[in-house]
Amino acid sequence: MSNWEVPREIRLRVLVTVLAMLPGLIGLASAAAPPIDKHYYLPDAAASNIVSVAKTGNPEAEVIVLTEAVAIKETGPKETIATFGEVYAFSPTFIAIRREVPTMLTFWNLQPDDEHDFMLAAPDSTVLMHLKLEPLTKTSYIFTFHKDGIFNFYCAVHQPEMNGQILVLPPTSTK
Ligand SMILES: [Cu+2]
Repeated sequence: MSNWEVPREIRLRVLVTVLAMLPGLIGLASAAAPPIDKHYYLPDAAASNIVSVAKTGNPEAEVIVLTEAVAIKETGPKETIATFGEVYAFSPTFIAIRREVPTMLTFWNLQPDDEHDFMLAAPDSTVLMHLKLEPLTKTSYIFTFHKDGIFNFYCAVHQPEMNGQILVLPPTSTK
């Protein structure tokens, strides 16, 4: 083997890596949650170009998002839990927001003993922020989106079922 030849196992490894990246490279939409990070944070400087998130301000709209218990060990049905595990859902799962309109999202964690969280991803699946939603607590933030598109959100604790989408629309022409 000459010095210039790439060893076969390295060539194979590169091929496997490229194949693994293919779905992302060709832009296949994936509903699967991005990798879960148990560290909580608001959008950083780069992510704030896509969405700004603040505790205070003057929201023009408010949406309340509940954490709904669909099938839980306290109330069953126990056959459902045996098959699926405990099941939770956000309600609503679909929220339409206009770009540049400050909108308060208030999460009500209705469960006395279950932690949920809110992980927001950009249309390219980059995670923008991750909030903890404490049991029996309302958590409010004012969101101002600066880009249109579909933003998936996830509760990282309850995957794969506890998800939703925010559709960010262009501002109305009269605004
Ligand atoms: Cu959850």
